[in-house]
Amino acid sequence: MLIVIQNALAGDDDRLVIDMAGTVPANRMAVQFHCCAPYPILGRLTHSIDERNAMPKLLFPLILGLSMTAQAQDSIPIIFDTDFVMPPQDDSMALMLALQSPELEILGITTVMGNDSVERATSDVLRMLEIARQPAIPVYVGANLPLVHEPSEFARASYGNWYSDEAPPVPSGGYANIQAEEESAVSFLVRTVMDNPGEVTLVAIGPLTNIAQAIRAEADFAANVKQLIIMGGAIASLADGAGNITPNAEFNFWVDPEAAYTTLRSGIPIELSPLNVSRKSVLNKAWYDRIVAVDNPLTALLRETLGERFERQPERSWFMYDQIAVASLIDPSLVTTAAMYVDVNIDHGISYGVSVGGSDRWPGAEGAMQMNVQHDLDWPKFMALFVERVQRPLP
Ligand SMILES: [Ca+2]
Repeated sequence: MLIVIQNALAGDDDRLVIDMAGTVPANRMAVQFHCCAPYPILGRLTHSIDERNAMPKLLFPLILGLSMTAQAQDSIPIIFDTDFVMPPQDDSMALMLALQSPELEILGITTVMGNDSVERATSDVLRMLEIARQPAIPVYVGANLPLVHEPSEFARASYGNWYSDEAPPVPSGGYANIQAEEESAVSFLVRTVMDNPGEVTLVAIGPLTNIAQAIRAEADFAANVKQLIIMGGAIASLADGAGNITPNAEFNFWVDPEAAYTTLRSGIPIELSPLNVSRKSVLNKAWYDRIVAVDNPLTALLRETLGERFERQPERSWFMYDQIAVASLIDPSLVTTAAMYVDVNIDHGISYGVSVGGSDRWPGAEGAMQMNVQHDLDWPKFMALFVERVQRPLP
């Protein structure tokens, strides 16, 4: 059985055809994407339809959903892969920016260990979605450990609680009432990309374990991803290219070097947002004061978590990492990039997890791929965007 919706929503002659399983026939995919890109709605319908007589009551939420998504006609469908922790961690502010930006449509959030455990990432991001009043965005639990990297004495003494098996702390306002999906992060990544070939952009702002596992799980996954934005790495051949966890390694790549190696060599079109560009940012108290000058639940959360730190240390400043990766997808003119071949060291020696970039391939990096490497930032323009989006009224 087919439902045919004569398109009263977009106001032209397009029609969207959906079968009883909630999937769009292949020959109608172009119409689907042109019309409204209703992926989350379709995902929900697939799980909701269990008998044909349920159809009338499904039509209203479907039409409502289509009319909502039609507003974001030209939005970029993304999967948001994150080692999320509540503010002051950068993932939280990156998600605020994405949630408040109509240029992006978040199909789902996949969690991974990194800043803390995957349990903490999942618990905190679910609560964040409630605070941001977008609890319908599905969350999928990802990797709880890197592919190979074992936590060492150094890891336990350094920043990052990625190996932790402690229960997540209570986030602001209490644990979320909403829950993560049963489907795994890797299954969701593979299913969504393969169902929408060439359409889905991945935003990866934690260790790349989930992405590497998806690449390994489905041979055609990499070829069907539209683009991958990565916060990770540090390029020593460009300015500001030192590491931040070891002398030359950046944290996300160092937590799972094998995953970074696999991902960077996969052939997915990559935009890399390494420490070189992060170090062009400076979130200080003056900028913080401007962000929280407008009151909404997001700025209230920043006041609660960042405000007290600035009170104690008014001279303190923070780099913005993941926020820049997300912003560069919204407005590519914010960053300056260079085309470089980038590879990752997976020898378990002094350079484990170090990223190396050059204008050409070099011996040992014959399999390295060329990507866009961000190395400079229009900081005032970036902050103008960030402040304006975080201050917008919530849905
Ligand atoms: Ca992150």
